[in-house]
Amino acid sequence: MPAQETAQFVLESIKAFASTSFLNRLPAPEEGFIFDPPLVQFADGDDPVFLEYHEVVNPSHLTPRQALAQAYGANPDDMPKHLSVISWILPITSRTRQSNRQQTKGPSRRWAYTRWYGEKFNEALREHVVKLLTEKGYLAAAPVLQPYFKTFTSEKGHYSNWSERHIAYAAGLGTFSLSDGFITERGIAHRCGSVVTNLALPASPRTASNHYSNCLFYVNHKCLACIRRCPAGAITERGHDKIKCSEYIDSEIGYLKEEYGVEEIGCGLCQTKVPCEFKIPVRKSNT
Ligand code: B12
Ligand code: SF4
Ligand code: SF4
Repeated sequence: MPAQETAQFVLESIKAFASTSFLNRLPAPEEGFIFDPPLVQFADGDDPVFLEYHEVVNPSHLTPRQALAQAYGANPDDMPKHLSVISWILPITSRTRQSNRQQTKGPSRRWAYTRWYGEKFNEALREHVVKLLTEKGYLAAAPVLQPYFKTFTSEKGHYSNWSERHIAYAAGLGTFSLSDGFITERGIAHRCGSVVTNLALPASPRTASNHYSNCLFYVNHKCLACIRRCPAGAITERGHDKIKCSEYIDSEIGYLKEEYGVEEIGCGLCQTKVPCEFKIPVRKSNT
Protein backbone atom coordinates (compact mmCIF):
# COMPACT_ATOMS: atom_id res chain seq x y z
CA MET A 1 0.00 0.00 0.00
CA PRO A 2 1.46 3.48 -0.84
CA ALA A 3 2.55 5.48 2.25
CA GLN A 4 -0.26 8.07 1.92
CA GLU A 5 -2.91 5.34 1.78
CA THR A 6 -1.36 3.62 4.81
CA ALA A 7 -1.43 6.94 6.68
CA GLN A 8 -5.10 7.40 5.76
CA PHE A 9 -5.88 3.88 6.98
CA VAL A 10 -4.24 4.55 10.38
CA LEU A 11 -6.00 7.91 10.70
CA GLU A 12 -9.43 6.46 9.82
CA SER A 13 -8.94 3.52 12.22
CA ILE A 14 -8.10 5.85 15.13
CA LYS A 15 -11.03 8.18 14.34
CA ALA A 16 -13.43 5.22 14.02
CA PHE A 17 -12.34 3.87 17.42
CA ALA A 18 -12.83 7.30 19.03
CA SER A 19 -16.31 7.69 17.57
CA THR A 20 -17.54 4.18 18.47
CA SER A 21 -15.78 3.17 21.71
CA PHE A 22 -18.06 3.37 24.76
CA LEU A 23 -14.90 4.24 26.72
CA ASN A 24 -14.92 7.64 24.99
CA ARG A 25 -18.17 8.46 26.82
CA LEU A 26 -18.54 10.30 30.14
CA PRO A 27 -20.37 8.34 32.83
CA ALA A 28 -23.72 9.56 34.10
CA PRO A 29 -24.77 12.16 35.16
CA GLU A 30 -22.47 14.07 32.82
CA GLU A 31 -22.68 11.93 29.64
CA GLY A 32 -21.61 12.70 26.07
CA PHE A 33 -18.23 12.25 24.41
CA ILE A 34 -15.06 12.73 26.46
CA PHE A 35 -12.99 13.73 23.43
CA ASP A 36 -13.68 15.27 20.03
CA PRO A 37 -12.24 13.51 16.92
CA PRO A 38 -8.45 13.06 17.29
CA LEU A 39 -5.65 14.78 15.39
CA VAL A 40 -3.14 12.16 14.17
CA GLN A 41 0.36 12.71 12.76
CA PHE A 42 3.57 10.72 12.31
CA ALA A 43 7.27 11.03 13.10
CA ASP A 44 10.25 9.20 11.67
CA GLY A 45 11.42 6.86 14.46
CA ASP A 46 15.03 7.91 13.92
CA ASP A 47 14.40 11.66 13.76
CA PRO A 48 17.43 13.32 15.46
CA VAL A 49 15.06 15.33 17.68
CA PHE A 50 14.57 12.19 19.78
CA LEU A 51 18.25 12.34 20.71
CA GLU A 52 17.80 15.96 21.88
CA TYR A 53 15.31 14.65 24.45
CA HIS A 54 18.17 13.03 26.35
CA GLU A 55 19.12 16.60 27.30
CA VAL A 56 15.76 18.32 27.15
CA VAL A 57 13.90 15.71 29.26
CA ASN A 58 16.49 13.37 30.79
CA PRO A 59 19.09 10.84 29.59
CA SER A 60 16.60 8.08 30.51
CA HIS A 61 14.10 9.28 27.88
CA LEU A 62 13.80 6.48 25.31
CA THR A 63 14.22 6.87 21.59
CA PRO A 64 11.48 5.12 19.55
CA ARG A 65 14.06 2.49 18.51
CA GLN A 66 14.93 1.76 22.17
CA ALA A 67 11.24 1.77 23.14
CA LEU A 68 10.24 -0.76 20.46
CA ALA A 69 13.30 -2.96 21.04
CA GLN A 70 12.73 -3.08 24.82
CA ALA A 71 9.09 -4.09 24.25
CA TYR A 72 10.32 -7.10 22.26
CA GLY A 73 13.33 -7.85 24.53
CA ALA A 74 15.61 -7.10 21.58
CA ASN A 75 18.67 -4.98 20.78
CA PRO A 76 17.81 -1.55 19.22
CA ASP A 77 20.24 -2.23 16.37
CA ASP A 78 18.39 -5.44 15.53
CA MET A 79 15.12 -3.59 14.94
CA PRO A 80 13.95 -3.07 11.33
CA LYS A 81 15.66 -0.28 9.42
CA HIS A 82 12.69 2.08 9.24
CA LEU A 83 10.52 2.88 12.27
CA SER A 84 7.58 5.28 12.59
CA VAL A 85 5.81 6.88 15.53
CA ILE A 86 2.05 7.47 15.47
CA SER A 87 1.08 10.39 17.72
CA TRP A 88 -2.44 11.62 18.50
CA ILE A 89 -4.15 14.51 20.24
CA LEU A 90 -7.53 13.96 21.90
CA PRO A 91 -9.18 17.40 22.10
CA ILE A 92 -11.36 17.88 25.19
CA THR A 93 -14.97 18.69 24.25
CA SER A 94 -16.25 22.21 24.38
CA ARG A 95 -18.82 21.36 27.12
CA THR A 96 -16.03 20.10 29.39
CA ARG A 97 -13.78 23.06 28.66
CA GLN A 98 -16.68 25.43 29.35
CA SER A 99 -17.40 23.73 32.68
CA ASN A 100 -13.75 24.15 33.71
CA ARG A 101 -13.75 27.83 32.70
CA GLN A 102 -16.18 28.54 35.58
CA GLN A 103 -13.78 26.97 38.11
CA THR A 104 -11.27 28.95 40.20
CA LYS A 105 -9.78 26.44 42.65
CA GLY A 106 -10.09 22.93 41.25
CA PRO A 107 -11.45 21.03 38.26
CA SER A 108 -15.10 20.66 37.30
CA ARG A 109 -16.56 17.17 37.53
CA ARG A 110 -16.41 16.82 33.71
CA TRP A 111 -12.69 17.81 33.71
CA ALA A 112 -11.95 15.35 36.53
CA TYR A 113 -13.78 12.60 34.64
CA THR A 114 -11.74 13.46 31.53
CA ARG A 115 -8.51 12.99 33.53
CA TRP A 116 -9.63 9.63 34.93
CA TYR A 117 -12.01 8.02 32.38
CA GLY A 118 -10.42 9.84 29.44
CA GLU A 119 -7.02 8.33 30.22
CA LYS A 120 -8.71 4.89 30.39
CA PHE A 121 -9.96 5.56 26.85
CA ASN A 122 -6.47 6.76 25.82
CA GLU A 123 -5.03 3.47 27.12
CA ALA A 124 -7.65 1.49 25.20
CA LEU A 125 -6.80 3.46 22.06
CA ARG A 126 -3.09 2.66 22.47
CA GLU A 127 -3.99 -1.06 22.86
CA HIS A 128 -6.30 -0.88 19.85
CA VAL A 129 -3.61 0.62 17.59
CA VAL A 130 -1.01 -1.94 18.74
CA LYS A 131 -3.46 -4.80 18.04
CA LEU A 132 -4.42 -3.39 14.65
CA LEU A 133 -0.76 -3.32 13.57
CA THR A 134 0.44 -6.58 15.14
CA GLU A 135 -2.51 -8.46 13.61
CA LYS A 136 -1.24 -7.27 10.24
CA GLY A 137 2.23 -8.64 11.03
CA TYR A 138 3.98 -5.40 12.04
CA LEU A 139 5.90 -4.78 15.26
CA ALA A 140 4.18 -2.25 17.50
CA ALA A 141 4.32 -0.99 21.11
CA ALA A 142 2.78 1.79 23.17
CA PRO A 143 5.68 2.77 25.48
CA VAL A 144 3.40 4.19 28.18
CA LEU A 145 1.70 0.79 28.55
CA GLN A 146 4.99 -1.11 28.80
CA PRO A 147 6.33 -2.34 32.16
CA TYR A 148 9.47 -0.24 31.53
CA PHE A 149 7.49 3.03 31.51
CA LYS A 150 8.45 5.08 34.58
CA THR A 151 7.97 8.50 36.07
CA PHE A 152 10.80 10.00 38.12
CA THR A 153 11.24 12.99 40.39
CA SER A 154 14.11 15.45 40.20
CA GLU A 155 14.69 18.78 41.96
CA LYS A 156 12.55 20.34 39.16
CA GLY A 157 9.61 17.94 39.64
CA HIS A 158 8.22 14.87 37.91
CA TYR A 159 9.23 13.67 34.44
CA SER A 160 9.02 10.35 32.57
CA ASN A 161 11.00 8.16 30.18
CA TRP A 162 8.34 8.62 27.44
CA SER A 163 6.88 12.11 27.32
CA GLU A 164 3.79 12.05 25.07
CA ARG A 165 4.03 15.82 24.44
CA HIS A 166 7.62 15.56 23.23
CA ILE A 167 6.51 12.76 20.89
CA ALA A 168 3.67 14.97 19.62
CA TYR A 169 6.20 17.78 19.06
CA ALA A 170 8.36 15.43 16.97
CA ALA A 171 5.28 14.57 14.89
CA GLY A 172 4.65 18.26 14.17
CA LEU A 173 1.41 18.47 16.16
CA GLY A 174 2.23 21.70 17.99
CA THR A 175 4.55 23.37 20.49
CA PHE A 176 5.06 23.79 24.23
CA SER A 177 4.08 26.98 26.08
CA LEU A 178 4.71 29.16 29.13
CA SER A 179 2.46 26.86 31.19
CA ASP A 180 4.25 23.75 29.78
CA GLY A 181 0.96 22.72 28.06
CA PHE A 182 1.17 21.62 24.43
CA ILE A 183 -0.61 23.99 22.00
CA THR A 184 -2.05 22.29 18.89
CA GLU A 185 -4.40 23.33 16.05
CA ARG A 186 -7.23 22.40 18.46
CA GLY A 187 -5.64 24.26 21.35
CA ILE A 188 -4.05 23.28 24.65
CA ALA A 189 -6.99 21.44 26.33
CA HIS A 190 -6.37 17.85 25.30
CA ARG A 191 -4.72 14.56 26.22
CA CYS A 192 -2.26 12.78 23.94
CA GLY A 193 -0.83 9.34 23.18
CA SER A 194 1.46 7.39 20.87
CA VAL A 195 2.57 4.05 19.41
CA VAL A 196 5.90 3.02 17.82
CA THR A 197 5.87 0.62 14.85
CA ASN A 198 7.86 -0.58 11.85
CA LEU A 199 4.91 0.21 9.53
CA ALA A 200 6.25 2.80 7.04
CA LEU A 201 4.34 6.05 7.49
CA PRO A 202 5.17 9.47 5.97
CA ALA A 203 6.75 11.78 8.58
CA SER A 204 4.52 14.85 9.08
CA PRO A 205 6.25 18.22 8.56
CA ARG A 206 7.32 20.13 11.67
CA THR A 207 6.43 23.68 10.67
CA ALA A 208 6.77 25.52 14.01
CA SER A 209 9.78 27.84 14.09
CA ASN A 210 10.75 26.68 17.61
CA HIS A 211 9.40 24.64 20.49
CA TYR A 212 7.50 27.60 21.99
CA SER A 213 6.26 29.39 18.86
CA ASN A 214 2.51 28.64 19.33
CA CYS A 215 2.47 30.42 22.72
CA LEU A 216 1.50 34.13 22.74
CA PHE A 217 3.84 34.93 25.64
CA TYR A 218 6.90 34.10 23.54
CA VAL A 219 5.56 36.35 20.76
CA ASN A 220 4.34 39.45 22.64
CA HIS A 221 5.38 38.95 26.27
CA LYS A 222 1.91 40.27 27.18
CA CYS A 223 -0.27 37.18 27.41
CA LEU A 224 -0.20 36.20 31.05
CA ALA A 225 -3.61 34.52 31.11
CA CYS A 226 -2.37 31.15 32.42
CA ILE A 227 -0.41 32.93 35.20
CA ARG A 228 -3.66 34.55 36.37
CA ARG A 229 -5.63 31.30 36.06
CA CYS A 230 -3.28 29.17 38.19
CA PRO A 231 -4.61 28.95 41.77
CA ALA A 232 -1.25 27.60 43.00
CA GLY A 233 0.91 30.48 41.73
CA ALA A 234 2.85 27.79 39.87
CA ILE A 235 3.17 29.77 36.60
CA THR A 236 5.28 32.92 36.33
CA GLU A 237 7.08 34.70 33.49
CA ARG A 238 9.91 32.22 34.17
CA GLY A 239 7.66 29.27 33.33
CA HIS A 240 5.88 26.45 35.13
CA ASP A 241 6.96 25.29 38.59
CA LYS A 242 6.11 21.58 38.51
CA ILE A 243 6.72 21.13 42.23
CA LYS A 244 4.23 23.87 43.20
CA CYS A 245 1.75 22.48 40.69
CA SER A 246 2.04 18.88 41.99
CA GLU A 247 1.87 19.99 45.63
CA TYR A 248 -1.29 21.98 44.95
CA ILE A 249 -2.90 19.04 43.13
CA ASP A 250 -1.97 16.61 45.94
CA SER A 251 -2.71 18.71 48.98
CA GLU A 252 -5.29 21.36 48.05
CA ILE A 253 -7.58 19.52 45.64
CA GLY A 254 -6.84 15.88 46.55
CA TYR A 255 -10.16 15.76 48.47
CA LEU A 256 -12.00 16.09 45.13
CA LYS A 257 -11.01 12.51 44.24
CA GLU A 258 -13.50 11.24 46.78
CA GLU A 259 -16.13 13.82 45.90
CA TYR A 260 -15.98 12.94 42.18
CA GLY A 261 -15.25 9.21 42.69
CA VAL A 262 -11.97 9.16 40.71
CA GLU A 263 -8.53 7.79 41.61
CA GLU A 264 -6.41 10.51 39.96
CA ILE A 265 -7.09 14.22 39.71
CA GLY A 266 -5.63 17.16 37.79
CA CYS A 267 -6.52 20.81 37.96
CA GLY A 268 -6.10 22.06 34.39
CA LEU A 269 -7.32 25.60 35.10
CA CYS A 270 -4.30 26.85 33.10
CA GLN A 271 -5.76 25.07 30.04
CA THR A 272 -9.21 26.74 30.07
CA LYS A 273 -10.36 30.38 29.88
CA VAL A 274 -7.05 31.20 28.15
CA PRO A 275 -6.49 32.36 24.55
CA CYS A 276 -4.78 29.08 23.63
CA GLU A 277 -7.63 26.92 24.98
CA PHE A 278 -9.01 25.82 21.60
CA LYS A 279 -6.67 27.24 18.92
CA ILE A 280 -3.15 28.44 18.19
CA PRO A 281 -3.54 32.02 19.49
CA VAL A 282 -0.65 33.50 17.54
CA ARG A 283 -2.63 33.00 14.29
CA LYS A 284 -5.18 35.80 14.01
CA SER A 285 -7.15 34.12 11.20
CA ASN A 286 -7.65 30.92 13.20
CA THR A 287 -10.62 32.05 15.32
C1 B12 B 1 4.81 14.02 35.12
C2 B12 B 1 3.52 14.61 34.55
C3 B12 B 1 2.94 15.70 35.19
C4 B12 B 1 3.67 16.47 36.29
C5 B12 B 1 4.77 17.36 35.61
C6 B12 B 1 4.29 18.04 34.31
C7 B12 B 1 5.43 18.46 33.32
N1 B12 B 1 5.42 19.70 32.88
O1 B12 B 1 6.27 17.66 32.96
C8 B12 B 1 2.50 17.24 36.96
C9 B12 B 1 1.95 16.40 38.12
C10 B12 B 1 2.84 18.64 37.46
C11 B12 B 1 1.45 17.23 35.85
C12 B12 B 1 0.40 18.10 35.81
C13 B12 B 1 -0.52 18.17 34.76
N2 B12 B 1 -0.64 17.29 33.76
CO1 B12 B 1 0.61 15.83 33.47
N3 B12 B 1 1.79 14.45 32.96
C14 B12 B 1 2.94 14.06 33.39
C15 B12 B 1 3.50 12.89 32.53
C16 B12 B 1 3.18 11.59 33.26
C17 B12 B 1 4.97 12.96 32.16
C18 B12 B 1 5.42 14.33 31.63
C19 B12 B 1 6.90 14.36 31.30
O2 B12 B 1 7.55 13.34 31.07
N4 B12 B 1 7.48 15.56 31.25
C20 B12 B 1 8.83 15.75 30.88
C21 B12 B 1 9.23 17.20 31.12
C22 B12 B 1 10.70 17.41 30.86
O3 B12 B 1 8.44 17.98 30.22
P1 B12 B 1 8.28 19.56 30.32
O4 B12 B 1 8.92 20.07 31.52
O5 B12 B 1 6.84 19.90 30.11
O6 B12 B 1 9.06 19.97 29.01
C23 B12 B 1 9.59 21.26 28.82
C24 B12 B 1 10.99 21.20 28.26
O7 B12 B 1 11.18 19.99 27.55
C25 B12 B 1 11.02 22.41 27.35
N5 B12 B 1 12.05 22.37 26.33
C26 B12 B 1 13.24 22.94 26.61
N6 B12 B 1 14.03 22.83 25.52
C27 B12 B 1 13.36 22.14 24.55
C28 B12 B 1 13.76 21.76 23.27
C29 B12 B 1 12.87 21.03 22.46
C30 B12 B 1 13.30 20.59 21.08
C31 B12 B 1 11.59 20.69 22.97
C32 B12 B 1 10.64 19.90 22.13
C33 B12 B 1 11.19 21.08 24.28
C34 B12 B 1 12.09 21.82 25.06
O8 B12 B 1 9.72 22.53 26.85
C35 B12 B 1 8.79 21.96 27.75
C36 B12 B 1 7.82 23.00 28.27
O9 B12 B 1 8.44 24.06 28.96
C37 B12 B 1 2.62 13.07 31.23
C38 B12 B 1 2.27 11.73 30.52
C39 B12 B 1 3.38 11.34 29.56
N7 B12 B 1 3.80 10.12 29.59
O10 B12 B 1 3.85 12.14 28.78
C40 B12 B 1 1.38 13.82 31.71
C41 B12 B 1 0.84 14.97 30.84
C42 B12 B 1 1.99 15.88 30.48
N8 B12 B 1 -0.07 15.67 31.74
C43 B12 B 1 -1.10 16.17 31.16
C44 B12 B 1 -2.05 17.00 31.78
C45 B12 B 1 -3.36 17.23 31.01
C46 B12 B 1 -1.79 17.56 33.03
C47 B12 B 1 -2.63 18.58 33.80
C48 B12 B 1 -3.44 19.59 33.00
C49 B12 B 1 -3.53 17.91 34.86
C50 B12 B 1 -4.91 17.57 34.41
N9 B12 B 1 -5.11 16.40 33.83
O11 B12 B 1 -5.82 18.32 34.59
C51 B12 B 1 -1.52 19.29 34.62
C52 B12 B 1 -0.90 20.44 33.79
C53 B12 B 1 0.41 20.86 34.27
C54 B12 B 1 1.19 21.68 33.23
N10 B12 B 1 0.98 22.99 33.28
O12 B12 B 1 1.92 21.13 32.44
C55 B12 B 1 -1.12 15.83 29.67
C56 B12 B 1 -0.71 17.08 28.87
C57 B12 B 1 -1.56 17.41 27.69
C58 B12 B 1 -1.46 18.88 27.34
N11 B12 B 1 -2.60 19.43 27.05
O13 B12 B 1 -0.40 19.50 27.37
C59 B12 B 1 -0.07 14.63 29.61
C60 B12 B 1 0.72 14.53 28.32
C61 B12 B 1 -0.89 13.33 29.85
C62 B12 B 1 -1.56 12.80 28.57
N12 B12 B 1 -1.43 11.51 28.26
O14 B12 B 1 -2.20 13.52 27.84
N13 B12 B 1 1.72 16.26 34.92
S1 SF4 C 1 -2.33 31.48 28.25
FE1 SF4 C 1 -1.04 32.73 26.93
S2 SF4 C 1 1.02 32.65 27.89
FE2 SF4 C 1 -0.19 30.97 28.79
S3 SF4 C 1 0.27 29.20 27.51
FE3 SF4 C 1 -1.58 30.13 26.62
S4 SF4 C 1 -0.83 31.54 25.02
FE4 SF4 C 1 0.93 30.99 26.34
S1 SF4 D 1 -0.09 24.86 36.64
FE1 SF4 D 1 -0.90 23.12 37.85
S2 SF4 D 1 -1.93 24.07 39.62
FE2 SF4 D 1 -1.62 25.69 38.09
S3 SF4 D 1 -3.53 25.75 36.90
FE3 SF4 D 1 -2.12 24.39 35.79
S4 SF4 D 1 -2.58 22.34 36.54
FE4 SF4 D 1 -3.51 23.80 38.02
